[in-house]
Amino acid sequence: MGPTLETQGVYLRTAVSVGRDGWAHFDHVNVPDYRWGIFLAERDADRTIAFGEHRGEPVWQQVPGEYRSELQRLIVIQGDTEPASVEQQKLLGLTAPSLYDLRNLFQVNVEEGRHLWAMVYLLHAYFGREGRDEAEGLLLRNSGSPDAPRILGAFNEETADWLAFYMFTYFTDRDGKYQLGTLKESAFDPLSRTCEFMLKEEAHHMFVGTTGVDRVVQRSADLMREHDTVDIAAHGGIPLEIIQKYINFHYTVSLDLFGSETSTNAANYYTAGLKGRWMETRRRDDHKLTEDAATLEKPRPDGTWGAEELQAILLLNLDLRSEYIADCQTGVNRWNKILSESDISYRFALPHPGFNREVGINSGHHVTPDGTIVDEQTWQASKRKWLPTTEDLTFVRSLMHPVYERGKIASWVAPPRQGINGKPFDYEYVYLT
Ligand code: BYC
Repeated sequence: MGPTLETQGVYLRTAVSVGRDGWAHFDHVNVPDYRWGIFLAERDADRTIAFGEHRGEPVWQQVPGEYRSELQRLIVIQGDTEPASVEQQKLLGLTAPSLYDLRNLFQVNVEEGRHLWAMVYLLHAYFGREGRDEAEGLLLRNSGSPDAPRILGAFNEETADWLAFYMFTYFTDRDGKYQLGTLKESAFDPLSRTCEFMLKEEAHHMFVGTTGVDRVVQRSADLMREHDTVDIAAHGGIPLEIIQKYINFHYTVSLDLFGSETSTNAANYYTAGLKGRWMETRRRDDHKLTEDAATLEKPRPDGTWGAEELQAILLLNLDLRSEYIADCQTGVNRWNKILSESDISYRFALPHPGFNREVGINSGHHVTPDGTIVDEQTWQASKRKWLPTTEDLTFVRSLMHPVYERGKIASWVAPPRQGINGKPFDYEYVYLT
């Protein structure tokens, strides 16, 4: 299911151990021979449940019968996203901007494959026949399939060009970081230990996204200065407005992955000890949340914003989403720094969390990037200013030509500051046939 491109070997990182001193090995690997190991972070024999009604009890090594279906559901949803992203990225191997980027695509893909394998292992080892059937189902669904699509919306979108790939690995993989972070807190110890290890690999995926967007912004800024124009399309660069539209799209479909702001599912998972909060053990409260309140900002039918006070336990998806948004902002700050260092006054921004939403309280409302609630007509008339249009997507795609010569790079992106594992940019990261 990996990239559509034949290779003789890719310089890959393979996970070999969970220990502190060195868990990965780098070498050229023939991709079909890449080994998917099962890795669980080391077991802490004294670990107790950190939250919910079982707080303080020892964590579980087996699945309690009463929580079987909920746990299985969480594992299936997590597992379903992993092959989905590989399916979405399948064609990118044909247009990589450099051998370095091509190698990163393979790296991300083999690790997503390993993460699927990690979830399948849990289903097979702990959930009996039903778990094995669900594992089989993971192979039957396919990203974007009309009959058997992937479960969550963002994983049925196309990743049709490399700017979309960088945005996906920045915004959507970052949802993975936060969801895995909450499953790492789980009372079901094998799930917790598996997710803890997956998070190590995940960091590189987000690095690919962060530095990928850095490099596009850098190149656009360089072209703007060189040609003294914002209209850099004619010079083979991606205009800043198009980059902003990609941010708007990928950020908002990723916000949908957090589910509804108010969720009894999330409250039940929390009370049962199945899924915690981000950094659960560092939170200073009773870790049960039966008494706490939190505020939800919601659109009113008259087009103004209102606030409602609700039990905090009902707003756990919102709590996690807020952590995620703060983290996303750090990328935007970095990209703006690149612009300011080039004396360019344009600034990127994250749109309002109500913008372009299909899930939760804002779905069914039209909210502009600055947070104004507008009517259908205004939305239809203006959305091409905010979201990538067919012309924008066609233009970006027109720039996507493969560059597979060592040390060379496409016109629309700057080279990375560093190579992989201390190797230079012009290293032969991929042996092509
Ligand atoms: N699309 O109470 P609600 C990653 C469903 S990414 C379609 O609002 P809940 C990765 C929901 O299932 C991380 N359906 O939400 C990244 C429910 O259906 P049921 C993946 C949606 O349950 C890049 C109903 O709506 N991991 O690892 O509190 C590359 C009402 O749900 C969506 C996880 O997500 C949607 N966007 O929260 C590779 C962790 N949102 O049950 C990998 C596991 C909601 O009524 N999953 N629905 O039939 C979860 O924790 C939760 O299921 C969710 C939803 C956060 C996804």
